[in-house]
Amino acid sequence: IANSLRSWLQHMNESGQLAVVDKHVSTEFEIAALTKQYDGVKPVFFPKVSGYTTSAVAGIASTRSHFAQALGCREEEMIPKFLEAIDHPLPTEPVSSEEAPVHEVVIDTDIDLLKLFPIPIHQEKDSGPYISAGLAIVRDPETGNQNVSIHRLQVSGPNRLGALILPRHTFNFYKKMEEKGLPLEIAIVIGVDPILMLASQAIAPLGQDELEIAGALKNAPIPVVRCKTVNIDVPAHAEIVLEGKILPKVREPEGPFGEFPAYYGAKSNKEVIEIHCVTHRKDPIYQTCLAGSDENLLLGGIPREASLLRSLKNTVPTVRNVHLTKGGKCRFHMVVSMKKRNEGEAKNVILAAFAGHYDVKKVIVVDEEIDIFDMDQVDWCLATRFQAEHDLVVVHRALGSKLDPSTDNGVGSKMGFDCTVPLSAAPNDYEVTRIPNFAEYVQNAVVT
Ligand code: FMN
Repeated sequence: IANSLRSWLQHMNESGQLAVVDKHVSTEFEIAALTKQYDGVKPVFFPKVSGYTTSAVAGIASTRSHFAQALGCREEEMIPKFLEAIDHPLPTEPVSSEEAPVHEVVIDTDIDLLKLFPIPIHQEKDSGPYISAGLAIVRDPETGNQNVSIHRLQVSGPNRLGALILPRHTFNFYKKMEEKGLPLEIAIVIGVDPILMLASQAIAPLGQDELEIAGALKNAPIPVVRCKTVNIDVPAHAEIVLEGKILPKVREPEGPFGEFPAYYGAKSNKEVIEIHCVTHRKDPIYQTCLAGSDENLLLGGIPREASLLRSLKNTVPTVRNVHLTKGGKCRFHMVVSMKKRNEGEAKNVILAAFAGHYDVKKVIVVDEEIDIFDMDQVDWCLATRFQAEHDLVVVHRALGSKLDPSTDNGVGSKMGFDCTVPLSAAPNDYEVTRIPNFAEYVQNAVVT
């Protein structure tokens, strides 16, 4: 199903899960508006974009069910599958340029990205058009290993991009080169399936190539082709690849940009990428992702849930499951279910969650029988199984997300709620009401 963007869209179309917009749309806000309208429901395909011959698509997977379909598993199997893929990555499979659809068209002179592709302006105060669903692939100058991540990319000039590269793996490689006064080669891959998008968000150790994680998730190696002008291997079935370099010692204004928490990321001087070659399939489909959409949130949320579940289980093996809530932007608010064996253990889980990822701001721990994806049940636990006097954990002035505007440049408070039933409670203190033979009565009822 998810071997390429095209095969994925075909599956979505054939199963009645694709919205096709049958009118000319503008890249200025209209694509974003329709993407938002169908967010959490279905991908939106724009065959006609005013001023372009290229079509566009957005929100290719914006529900847990979409990602589970792409992975070929049930929703509750996604997290174990993701962890398994991180543990057992599958090497990529090189193919020749002739075999690679993404090399069907090569442009290496007079590149003007805005003339070539329908790159949208998404939110009111955005500084301009942004590439928002490009997989940035770079190679570690020391080990030669590749890394994949997504970065917001402002189109600053015909072949110039401004990038937000937070201090993680890509930044690490770039710094190694910049210290020597050298650029870092980069390929930006646009138009891929949901598995490649999801794998790019893996919280994997430095040096692990996310294309290999994607291969393991698909149970088939990702066919890759060497770029035309940079020493980087890219998915051969991608729609578009931009080949370029991150310039050393150059910083230029970038932003503002409407970010995932639904606030604007500020304008400041950031790294600059120069594009010197573009390759694409015939009739390429340009892919975009609306920041703050369910697609954006789940792309970050599902791999984080996998990593956090693993680290919490290392602390308390009886942790059952984790849920990064959509309201908490799939980053900040987390619900954990566990079987408590010793009093106080839920608080250890809360502390481990704060340590597991700096973004985690609020943690609610409940007993194992609670459905942590049903927020009414979670709220019920908070209402009836929690007393602030002894069940609240607060840590002040720890590092959180710089994109949370209520923090002091990322420094803020963290809160944990132990909503597990005390082990010393009498059996009928927390006895949950039930109607005997409920299912049987409902099944046998004759209701007109
Ligand atoms: N990370 C950034 O540093 N800057 C960004 O502008 C950025 N934009 C993103 C947009 C989307 C749609 C998504 C899903 C993620 C974005 N991220 C951004 C998060 C990174 O891609 C993600 O943390 C990735 O795992 C980092 O990879 P690395 O640790 O291998 O470098």
